[in-house]
Amino acid sequence: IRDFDVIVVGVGGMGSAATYQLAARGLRVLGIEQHELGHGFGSSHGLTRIIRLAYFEDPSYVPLLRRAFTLWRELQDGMDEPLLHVTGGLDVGFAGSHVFEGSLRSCREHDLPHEVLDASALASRFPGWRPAANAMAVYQPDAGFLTPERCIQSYAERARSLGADIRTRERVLDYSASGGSVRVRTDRGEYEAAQLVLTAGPWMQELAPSLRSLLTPERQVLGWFDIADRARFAPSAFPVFVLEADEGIFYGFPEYGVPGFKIGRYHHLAERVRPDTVDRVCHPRDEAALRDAVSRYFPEANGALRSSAVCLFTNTPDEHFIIDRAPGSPEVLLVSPCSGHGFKFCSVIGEICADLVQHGTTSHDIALFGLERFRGALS
Ligand code: PYC
Repeated sequence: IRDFDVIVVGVGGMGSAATYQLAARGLRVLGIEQHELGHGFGSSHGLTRIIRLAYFEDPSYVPLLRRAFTLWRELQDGMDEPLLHVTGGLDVGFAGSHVFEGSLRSCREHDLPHEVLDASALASRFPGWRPAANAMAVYQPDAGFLTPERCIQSYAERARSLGADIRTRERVLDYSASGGSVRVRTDRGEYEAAQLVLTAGPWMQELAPSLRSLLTPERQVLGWFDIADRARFAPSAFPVFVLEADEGIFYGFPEYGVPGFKIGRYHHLAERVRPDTVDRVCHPRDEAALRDAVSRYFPEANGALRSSAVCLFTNTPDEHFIIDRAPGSPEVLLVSPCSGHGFKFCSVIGEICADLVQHGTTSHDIALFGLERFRGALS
């Protein structure tokens, strides 16, 4: 049995950042990942992930986002490739819509630079768009995208250089926690530590039985569509966006990394799945769910489906994150169910994990993420 201060299970977005932050504080860290680093089976792949400050979900995320931006920039410092690409961001809806009004509220409460655009201003400034006549948009210039696979690999490289032991292709079978220590059994060995951090995304249901009834892993499909006029969808001309429309809520990116305009639909076809058995093929019904928005709002990008990816959301009942100790097991920190909108926060959540492991508390405001809010619903 090998002995560590802390074991991190799941070295994806959150786990790689946590492993790095813990190692940077001089702790003896073991990270266990069942696949390769930056793999495509969980919730942290797909070449691009949105990062935005004007958080329509709740203004209380904004201070965390400010810190997340700083930490992402620190990570990319000295690298010869950017991890964070600033394109500006559009939150598009209509007067009274959740996305437009929520984004505006975050901008106003946190004094974020922003502009409000109506449909004609949106279309003339960003000609890849053909918005609905009643569309209203918040443009926030600091938003952009992260390259998730490279973010994970970069955090893991940094963590290893600080002494962290990161093991890939090793699967956790079970663990026990009591009396200030945890024991983790994998398909390759057994390890002991004072604390355990679970950052296992859609595998949290298996690893954290107390969360089982709370979490809904959900299938998401991302599509890249051929573009007729690529200049309109270049990162310099086309901000990342969230669009609340008659057809649903969509999110999208400028062309980057592979050919095509990338778009996804929140909750896609609302399919509850398991990570090891989910259908990873993009079917005509998946393509149709995305083309609904492409054909109407982005007609210049309504070409053939060039590529696709399936990824997973792990939804909580209110779609806010969970960051808390496991009920009855203070040695175990539950971190990663984040309802599909967590990747941008990985850098700051890594710091929060390290605070909680090291000091039992953090100066970041994580009041929204406590398990107490689900009292009565825990298994
Ligand atoms: O936070 O922008 C976002 C996002 C896109 C897809 C899921 N969340």
